[in-house]
Amino acid sequence: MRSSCKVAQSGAVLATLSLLCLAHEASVLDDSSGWSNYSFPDDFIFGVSTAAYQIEGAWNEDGKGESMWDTYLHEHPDFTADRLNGDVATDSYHRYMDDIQIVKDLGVKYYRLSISWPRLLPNGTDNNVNNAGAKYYRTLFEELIKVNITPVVTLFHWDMPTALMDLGGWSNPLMVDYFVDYARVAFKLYGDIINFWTTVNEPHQHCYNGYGSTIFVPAINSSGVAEYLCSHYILLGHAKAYRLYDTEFRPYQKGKIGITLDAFWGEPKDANKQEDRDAVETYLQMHFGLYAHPIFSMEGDYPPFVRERLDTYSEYEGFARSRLPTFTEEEVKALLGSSDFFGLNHYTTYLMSPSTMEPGWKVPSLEHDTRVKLEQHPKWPKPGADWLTVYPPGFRKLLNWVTNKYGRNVPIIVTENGMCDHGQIDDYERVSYYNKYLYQLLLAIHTDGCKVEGYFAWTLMDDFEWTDGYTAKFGLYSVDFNSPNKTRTPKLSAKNYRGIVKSRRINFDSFKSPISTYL
Ligand code: GBH
Repeated sequence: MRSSCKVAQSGAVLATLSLLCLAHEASVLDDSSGWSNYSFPDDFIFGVSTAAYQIEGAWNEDGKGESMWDTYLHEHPDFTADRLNGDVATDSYHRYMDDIQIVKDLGVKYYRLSISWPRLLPNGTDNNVNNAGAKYYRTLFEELIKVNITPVVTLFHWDMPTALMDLGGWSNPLMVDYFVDYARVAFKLYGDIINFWTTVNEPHQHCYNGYGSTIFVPAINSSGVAEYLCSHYILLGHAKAYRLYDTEFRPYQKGKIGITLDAFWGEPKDANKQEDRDAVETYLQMHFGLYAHPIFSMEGDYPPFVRERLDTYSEYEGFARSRLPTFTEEEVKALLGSSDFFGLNHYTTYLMSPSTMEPGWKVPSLEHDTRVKLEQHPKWPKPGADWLTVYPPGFRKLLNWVTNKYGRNVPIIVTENGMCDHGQIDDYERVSYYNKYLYQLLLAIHTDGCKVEGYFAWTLMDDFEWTDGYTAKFGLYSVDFNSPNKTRTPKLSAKNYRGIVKSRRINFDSFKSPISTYL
């Protein structure tokens, strides 16, 4: 199709014919060659994301307190795949100017990063502010702003101060107030120059992996109980921090603030089976609606389906109360509408079907409560991590699901998306992943009418990837962890992303692999 149009154009026989060809070309262009037929709006937010514990290092410098990741990984070195931790990481505490330089080189105008709670408040509580930590973030934010990059600041990206984890972390209702105290300190210190905040990153991953199992620190492993306590109090902490900002700081600081939620997409294992299609819906409600419904729905509170299910199961299991705590009317109201945008992290898609029990499921547990079996499509590429297969259309479907469920009241901002491989500089698979996922985002905007206003790539540079240590490489930039300077080197995907940000379009041919890849 394309080549025949080119022939006609070069023949320059008829202007109309060539116009027709252009129009035709635009309509047939798929997501694998040439320029994308759609472009990103001029005011579309392009950014890149990181998180404190994954990059800062300097775990015990200048008065910083320990986070639960520091403490736990020092005591349990076997917890991570390579027995390494975030003590040094990419050394961004000292090399933040290098980070700013590469963010700038990408051409993005937004940089999403997080504050380490214990770097600012060593004991977690606001009676003791660490001046050196406070100054570090102030300098970092100011330097970013100097070069026209807007910092997008996350308050909690999983590094709970150890002193507060010792009190039970998010399973303790008092954590809500401690978090609000911390938020107040941050708004006071930085609100004059920061106008884009997120409260909590991926409460689902944090609570499920950290409280309901042993996948993440704090590895409490109180499945089916602590994960819902964590969900409950983290949601309340978010809502209270939002209300604090809204009433006391927004009137003169004029910023926006929201939450970041994460979701896998689900495809029915057998698209012809209604029960498999239902399983997808059940999964999304239990793992994602649990957090989204209280904030973004019209009526608020937990999804009725989830409420009923947890109450019923808990009673059947002999619990005196539902394992899912209950919000008061006031709390329902505080949560409702407590986010100026829908921060969404998305990486991958699973095949789903119903199941009452699978090996490895505990009773009770979120998996057993959900009763949906997750499998991976054998044909979808798996470039690096076990959990991450590539299925770009899942992204568009998720954006539509969010839009249909929660309306168009608030814009969606994709706060993370990306993939991991083994760290090669010529990362053709990552180029292809970003091109294809971003193309799905364009389709969601232009053909489906989803209100997606921003996109942040995960992540700026190879970093400490939690349980995977340094074995999983998600960066647009490679980091030489053996070099004293932790040298950052752009991968092809960085150059490709820079091209997209600059042109506001995707050129699928820019960095095509010379050998055909499976992606
Ligand atoms: C995000 O989590 C995080 O926000 C970010 O900090 C992280 O580095 C990034 O994505 C990449 O993982 O099921 O046992 O294989 C995404 C959620 C959490 C999904 C860890 C995969 C692996 C645990 N990820 N999970 S396992």
